[in-house]
Amino acid sequence: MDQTAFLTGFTIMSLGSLAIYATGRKSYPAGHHTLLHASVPFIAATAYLAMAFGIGTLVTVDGAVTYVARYLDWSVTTPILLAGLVLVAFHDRGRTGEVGGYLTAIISLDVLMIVTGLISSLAQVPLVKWVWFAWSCAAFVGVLYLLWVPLRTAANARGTAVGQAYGKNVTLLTVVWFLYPIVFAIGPEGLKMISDPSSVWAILVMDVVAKVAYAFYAAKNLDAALGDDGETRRHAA
Ligand code: RET
Repeated sequence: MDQTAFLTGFTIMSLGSLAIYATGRKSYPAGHHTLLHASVPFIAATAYLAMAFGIGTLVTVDGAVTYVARYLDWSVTTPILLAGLVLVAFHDRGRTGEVGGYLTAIISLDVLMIVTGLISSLAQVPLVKWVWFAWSCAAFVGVLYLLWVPLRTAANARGTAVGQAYGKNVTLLTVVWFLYPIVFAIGPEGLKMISDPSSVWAILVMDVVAKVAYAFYAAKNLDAALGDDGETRRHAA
């Protein structure tokens, strides 16, 4: 199969995603729709990149071709498009629509980050490995952007106490999550600068901090921000 079609699809989808984001409304009541609609071509670009490399392309003995990447793309993007419609339908019932939009966008980017990281890990050819690593990092940047810009603004708008709790939690999360691509890059899946056991131990420690320590820290910060009755305190304790 000629690569031109796949690379054209990749280029149009990537630029389309950026253009939808750049020209779309950024704040309530339409900001979450912009994110949903920008995430759809980002996911499609990922599928085209996979098809260009032949990743997930199955050819049977009789010559029939199945592009598995296309089905993975559709299985994620069609629910997002439908979620957009559902959110429009419930538009006037409070700000829950916004939450749904942000949740869908951040989860889509996060799933892309992990799936493309897996492809990078499995890739044998160095160029292919690092292209997928870079694409996974692009999704990671998207997750960090949502956490640090629109969601932080939303948390601050809920008052100083909630804003402070959010700020502390997102700082720890960002510091720990940043270590994962670094360990991947220098470990056995990447540059092989550290041994397999060292990387397993490093990830074990990071997982404990990211999952267990983070849970306690986040609960403490939320407790400080909320009164005994669950009402937001005016100022953090
Ligand atoms: C990969 C490799 C490619 C580039 C990037 C990565 C990021 C992984 C992250 C994982 C976080 C995992 C957590 C698990 C436990 O709770 C896939 C390593 C950007 C950020 C927090």
